[in-house]
Amino acid sequence: MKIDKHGYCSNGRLCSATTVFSFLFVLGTVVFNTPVLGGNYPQWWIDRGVVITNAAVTNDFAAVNAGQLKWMATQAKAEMDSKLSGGSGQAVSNLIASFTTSNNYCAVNVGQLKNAAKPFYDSLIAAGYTNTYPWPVPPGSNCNDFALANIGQLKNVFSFDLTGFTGEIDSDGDGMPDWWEQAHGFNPNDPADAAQDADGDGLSNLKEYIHGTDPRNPDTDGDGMPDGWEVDHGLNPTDFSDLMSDADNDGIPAFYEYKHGSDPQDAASIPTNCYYYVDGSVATNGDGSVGSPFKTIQAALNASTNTYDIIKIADGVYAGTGNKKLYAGAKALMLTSTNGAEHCIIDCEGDGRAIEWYDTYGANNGLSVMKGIQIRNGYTSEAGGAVFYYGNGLAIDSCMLISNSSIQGGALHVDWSDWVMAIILRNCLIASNAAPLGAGLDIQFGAANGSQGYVQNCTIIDNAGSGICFSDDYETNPLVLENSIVWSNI
Ligand SMILES: [Ca+2]
Ligand SMILES: [Ca+2]
Ligand SMILES: [Ca+2]
Ligand SMILES: [Ca+2]
Repeated sequence: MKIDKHGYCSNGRLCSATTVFSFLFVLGTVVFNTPVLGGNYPQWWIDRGVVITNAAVTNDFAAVNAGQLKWMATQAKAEMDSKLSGGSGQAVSNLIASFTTSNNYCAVNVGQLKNAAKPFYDSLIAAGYTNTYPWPVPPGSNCNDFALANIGQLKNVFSFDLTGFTGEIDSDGDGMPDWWEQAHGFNPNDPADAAQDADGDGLSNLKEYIHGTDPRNPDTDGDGMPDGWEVDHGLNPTDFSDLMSDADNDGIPAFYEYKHGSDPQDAASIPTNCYYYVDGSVATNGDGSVGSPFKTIQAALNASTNTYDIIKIADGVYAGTGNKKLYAGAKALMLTSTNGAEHCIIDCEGDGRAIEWYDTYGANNGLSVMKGIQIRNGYTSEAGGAVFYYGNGLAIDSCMLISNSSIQGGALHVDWSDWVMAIILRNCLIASNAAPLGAGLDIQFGAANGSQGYVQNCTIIDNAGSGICFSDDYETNPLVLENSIVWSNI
C-alpha cells in the first residue's frame, strides 16, 4: 500500500480490496479467537473511511504501524460515540487524546494492539454488546504478545458492528444502565443508589443520568449554579452560557437570581437588599437608596460592599468627574440601567475610559455584569477604550459600545490572567471603535484551563481595525461566536 508521511495510506486510510478481505481474516483468527467475518465488514469502516475498496490491494499479512492503529482507533471511537448512549467512555477518550503525530511508522506488536483495543472492549462489554475480549484471556495464553501485529489482526479486533444494537443492561432495574453506574462508581446491582445524591447538588443520581450531568460534580457546566438548582428552575445544567439568561424578563440574570435566592422564572421574585441607585439629575448626592440616589456612578461603586450588589442607573447622559474613569477594583457587581442602553449613556468625552475592573489578587472575584448601558467616546493611550477588565468574570449584556478608542481593544480589553475566566457578551452593539489591535474587542485568556468565552447575538461593525482579537494562552479555551454579525471592520 502507498503510505504517506503519517503512516497512513495515500488518503490516510487502510487500503483494502474486497476480494482479499475475507482471506485476510483467516489469519486474524490464528491468533485472535473471534469468528471469521467472511467477506463482510462493518458499514462504519466504509462510512468513516477506515477502508477503501478502489485502491491497491492491502496486504493484511503486513505489519501494522502505529499510524494505522491510531486511525482505526480514532474512527472506532467516533462510531461508538454515535451509536452507544454511553459513548466510547472516558478511557477511550483518554487514549485518543494521548495520540501524537510522531512515531507513526513504528510497528505495533500484539500486546500493544490489545492494550489499545482493551478500553474499547471494556465499553462494549459494559454496554452489553459482548461479554468477552476478542483474544484469549488471560493475555498470552495462546498468542505471543511480543509478535508483530498484522493488518488482518487490526481489522479483526475492530470489526465490531453496532448497527441495530439497542440493548442497554440495567441489572438492578433502577433506571441507570450498568455502564453508567460503573463509569460513575455506583453499584449496578443495588437499586438504592438511584435516589441518592452523590454530589449533593439537589439532583438524584437517577436524574443526573436522565439530564446527562455528572453525578460526581455539583456544577457540571461550571457556570456557578448547581445542577439541581438549574433543573428546578428551567435552566440547562450542561450549558455554561445560560448564567446570563433572563427567562422571566425581570432584568436580573439567572446567575444573580441564584446568588440572591430569587426565582429566575418569576418576574415578581427579584433580589432584595442589594441595590444602589444613581440619578445624575438630582441636585445633591444622596445615600444611594431609591428615594435618595447617588448623583454619580462612582459614588455607588464606592458604596458597594457586598459581592453581587446591583447598581441601578436612571436615564440620562453621564459625563464628567465621577461618571467616567470609573474604578470598580475587585468588586463583582452589576451595573444596569432603568430603560436600556438608548437612554443611559456614559459619555467619556474623549478623556479616559468609562470603567475599569482590576482584581489585584486574582482569584474568584465573581461575575460582574454591565447591562443596558451605552458607552461613547472613551479614549485611553492604554488598553480598553471603554472597558478594561482584569478579573474572574464579566458579562456585558444589551450594551452599546460606540466610538471608543485605545491601543488595544477599542471598546473592550479583557486582560490576560492566571485564573479561569468567564467572558460573555450578548445582545450588544460594538460599533465605530478603533484600535491597532482588536478595534472592537480584545479578549485574552490566561494560563488557566477552563475559561469560557461567548459572543452571542452581537453586532460588531465599522470598527477601525480587527473586529475581534482573541488569544488564549492555554490554546484550548474557546471564544464561541453565535448569531452575531462581524462586518466592515477594517
Ligand atoms: Ca442500574
Ligand atoms: Ca451533578
Ligand atoms: Ca447552566
Ligand atoms: Ca426573577
